[in-house]
Amino acid sequence: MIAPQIIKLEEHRDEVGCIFVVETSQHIPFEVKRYYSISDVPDGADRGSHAHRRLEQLVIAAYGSFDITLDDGFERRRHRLSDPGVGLYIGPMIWRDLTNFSSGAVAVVLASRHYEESDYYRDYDEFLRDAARAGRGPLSGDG
Ligand code: T46
Repeated sequence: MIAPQIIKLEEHRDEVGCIFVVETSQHIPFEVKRYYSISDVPDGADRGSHAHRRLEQLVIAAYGSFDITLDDGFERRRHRLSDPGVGLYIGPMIWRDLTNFSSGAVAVVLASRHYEESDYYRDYDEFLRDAARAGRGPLSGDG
């Protein structure tokens, strides 16, 4: 299982602006099957509160900032995303909570699978049970 990690995007900056690039195999370890974005998050609202059985994702703060707290059932780690030039790779069996959205923040997400409700753990206790069965999680030992 690949540990969550911050991935630096390929940057092309010149006098007329900047392009950040993500390519399958080169920057992320999965084929992109789906793109979605999160925007218009009201002040103080939180998102997430679920984990995925198989899904891999790259989450980018395309504009503004927000926090993602990752929990593999054994450890918790918080990342603040505020740079459109980096993405947070999140693999399967990681509970995530998205909080502290700045005004106007936009999250862009690249996903390895089509939308499947059956891939979600939306019940934390069920997630914890399965994570405990699987043994130490991807957050363990990734430095
Ligand atoms: C994740 C975090 C970062 C769809 O129909 N298709 C989709 O591809 C997505 C992502 C959502 N939806 C529907 C399902 C719900 O009726 O949109 C509604 C809101 O989805 P959800 O409550 O899951 O949104 P978030 O922001 O809590 O979570 C999303 C992703 O679902 C999740 O995989 O990791 O963003």
